[in-house]
Amino acid sequence: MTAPIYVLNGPNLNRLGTREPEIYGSTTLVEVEALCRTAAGDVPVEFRQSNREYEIVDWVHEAIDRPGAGIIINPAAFTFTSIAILDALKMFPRPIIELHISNIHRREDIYHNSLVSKVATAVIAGLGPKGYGAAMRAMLDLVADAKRR
Ligand code: CA2
Repeated sequence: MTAPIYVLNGPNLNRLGTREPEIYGSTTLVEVEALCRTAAGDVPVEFRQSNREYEIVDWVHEAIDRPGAGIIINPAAFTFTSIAILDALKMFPRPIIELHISNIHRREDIYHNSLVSKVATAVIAGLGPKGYGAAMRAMLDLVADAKRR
């Protein structure tokens, strides 16, 4: 059975598409999920969102226990605050893509210091909701490369 790609989304992203379209676009999270599934083709996708830090930590643990799985994570505000998520991701032995819809580096200083970047294999930021499709395609490559090794 093919291992899934986990797409984990942090706080407030359940409300995507409802405000600040100039920064985040008007695509909803339900539409983002569909975009991820299309980009993944036959590869299963575990698409999740939570406003609770511990739940995201638990999902990273779940992914650790699925050999061959990859993680795409938009930790939202937890990007800059969560040592718990950082510690969980440190235990993940396969590719991690950190994703942001907006280009966090063009924004206010509070959005500049990502803890998650310290353990991410790659970072995608600023492509809008389409970044999820780009992240999924890149993840399929990374996971295939990791399998060959
Ligand atoms: O650009 C991103 O994807 C972010 O991870 C989004 C986070 C922000 O804290 C990060 O710095 C960058 C904020 C998510 C806010 O959720 C929204 C809810 C409704 C409409 C738009 C955004």
